[in-house]
Amino acid sequence: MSHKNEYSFVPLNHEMISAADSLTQAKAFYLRMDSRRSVRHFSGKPVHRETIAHLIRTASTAPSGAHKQPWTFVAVSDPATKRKIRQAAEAEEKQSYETRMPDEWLEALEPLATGWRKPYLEIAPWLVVLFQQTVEQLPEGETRKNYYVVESVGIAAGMFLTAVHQAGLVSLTHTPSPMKFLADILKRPSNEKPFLLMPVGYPEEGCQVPDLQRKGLDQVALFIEGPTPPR
Ligand code: IYR
Repeated sequence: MSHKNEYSFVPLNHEMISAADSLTQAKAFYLRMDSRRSVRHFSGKPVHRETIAHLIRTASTAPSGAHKQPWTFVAVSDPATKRKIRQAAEAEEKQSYETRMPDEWLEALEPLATGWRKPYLEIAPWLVVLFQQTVEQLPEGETRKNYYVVESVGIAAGMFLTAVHQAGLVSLTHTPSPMKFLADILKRPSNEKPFLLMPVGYPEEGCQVPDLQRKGLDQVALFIEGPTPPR
């Protein structure tokens, strides 16, 4: 067995807090996250590049298969590039809404009042396009396998959206379909495949969102508990 690629091990940097504080923190964070909503109406108010950089740094702390971090975040504020993305997305989405999406899908979307027009792709100050690296590209043109890419990139996306909310900003998980145009416009290498397009910014003043309800805990979880642990 080769030892040359092993990590050295260091003590975990972990701050121990009381069970009572854990409960308080868990509840407070839940209440904070429960106000996160997908937003389709953005204000043009700018957001600092360094803010976006920190959101990406946070997302990139996500766990990943074999610690490959198989993601690339492309953050676009350039108006000309945003316009290209909007035009290409709307062309695909128009086709999808008018000819490709089956009635059942359109019915499922109807309550959300979505449509093929995506003005937010130009209005939001940033478009963050998340790519999954299907394989790792090594110098010299070689590739190496990545592991659990979809799971890893999905977790990173969730952490990004959490960071966006925590920073007082809003986003949307937009998946124009098919998404290949994003790789073309952003000139990504062939090992990268578009995963999600997330506009980031402030909500438009007076912004409205659908009055949707979330499933209750008993609809999404079950607890299988042993005898109550002794105190
Ligand atoms: N990609 C389209 C359609 C769409 C699909 C689902 I599933 C949604 O939850 C919302 C929209 C669009 O972005 O409009």
